[in-house]
Parts: sequence; C-alpha cells; structure tokens
Amino acid sequence: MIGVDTVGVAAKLGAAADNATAIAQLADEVGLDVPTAYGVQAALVQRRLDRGERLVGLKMGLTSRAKMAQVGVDEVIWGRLTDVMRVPDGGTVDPAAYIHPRVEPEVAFLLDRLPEPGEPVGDFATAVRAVAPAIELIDSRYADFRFSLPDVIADNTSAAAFVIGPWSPVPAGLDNLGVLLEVDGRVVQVGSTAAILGDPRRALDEGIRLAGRHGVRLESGWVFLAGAATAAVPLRPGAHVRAVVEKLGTASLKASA
Ligand code: 0L1
Ligand code: MG
Repeated sequence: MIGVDTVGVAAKLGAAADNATAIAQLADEVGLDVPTAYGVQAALVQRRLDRGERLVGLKMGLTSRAKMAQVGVDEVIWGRLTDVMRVPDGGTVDPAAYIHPRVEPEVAFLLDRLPEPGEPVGDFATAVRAVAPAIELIDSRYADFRFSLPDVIADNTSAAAFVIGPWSPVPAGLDNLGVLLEVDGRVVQVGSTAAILGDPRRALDEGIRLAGRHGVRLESGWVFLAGAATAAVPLRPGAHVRAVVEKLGTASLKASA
C-alpha cells in the first residue's frame, strides 16, 4: 500500500514493547493491509537486529480454532523469532517486562534441509532434524489484547518469548499427541496436536508458503514454532508453567514474583 510509513509504525510498536505499555490499534488509522502489515513486521524486527539480535526462526500463529476464536481472527499468520526471545528451558521471565503476557503450549521443529520456495516439504524427516515441546509467551502490544488481522501481523504476531524443551528425533506420528498446559501443577488447558492445522507438520508447509510470499526463506538450523494446541492463558507473577506433549516431554518456565 502506497504511503504507509512502515518504519514509523514499527517504531510505535517497538516503543510499546520496550516500555511494556499498550497502544491503540493502528491498522485502520494508517491504512494497513496484510502485505503492508508484513512490511511493518519486517521493520519492527529489523529494529531488534539493528541492536544486535539475531534471527533464529519463524513462528506460526492462529493455527488452531481455539486460538482463532480467542482473538476473533480467522487466518493463519507468521512471525519472526530472535535469539533474545529465547528463554532457557526451566528459566525465569519477569512478567513486568511485558504488557499482558500469556502462555501457550506449542510444538517446535529444528529445521534441516528445506525444499526450494514454492515446493511442498515432501519428506518431513529430511526437512526437520528434531522436534520438541515448547511454550510461547505472547504479548500483544495493543490494549486489551484486541486487534485486526493487519494489526497483529504488524505486531510480529504478538511474539515476545519462547522456551524449547528437549529435542527428540522426529516420531512416527505427530498428528494426535496429547498436550497439557499446567500452571503451578494444575492442568489449565488440555488439547491435542491435531488442533494445529490437523497435524503440526502442515504448519511447516504453510510457513514455507506464506513466508515465501514475502521473500522470506526458512533456513537450516532455524527453530520453527508450529503453533499452539490450546488457547493461551495469562502469565501471573510467581507462576510455574509447564507444557507437556505426549511422546515429546515437557518444557517449563517460571514467572518472577
Ligand atoms: O502465536 C499465536 O498464535 C499468536 C498469534 C497472535 C494472536 C495472539 O496474540 O493471540
Ligand atoms: Mg503461538
């Protein structure tokens, strides 16, 4: 879209994240459509790269009906991950560094040999070196966690932090593994990997296709967050969070009090 100051819009979103202060939705006001919103996202992540962060992967967003219903948006979207967003497994985050953080259980892939852009993944076991349980911490920079599709894309799909549990070789089936999200030892969400586009392996095809439209090619060694298997829950100070994925194990994080 002609005339949108993508760098200026990214600066507003970047300041909201840096200051942990919500802003009003901006897509209507500045006239953002989906392609332009991905341009804002690129500029927003470029601000991080300019201050020394490294791009380490991609994430898919809104890959389940539960997530789409939770935020009132009905398209799969993708965002970018940097090294600074990664929290060690079992590590601690400070909820006060975020606006209204939420956590969700995910499945992560460690990428290996990927097809040419436009080609389907084909042999998943060649494209993916390992699989792990994961937690994504999302934090919309918009007030009340409310946004339109271009808003959330511009905001790097609410990406804020992520935890990857132990990597395992790719198991025979990934399409119907039980998933739990626990907070302080209590199960707060129950789901299945089937909720992730029917099979999380499909998320990789979608990621390659959708990112490819914007000239982004996934790289060997990158992390790929396939999407959440349940709705996200608020991260409260002092909480201990665990995501459990059948056959893959657990990933965990703590929120400081
Ligand atoms: O990872 C996700 O599914 C989040 C996508 C953006 C919507 C949200 O903030 O919940
Ligand atoms: Mg997610």
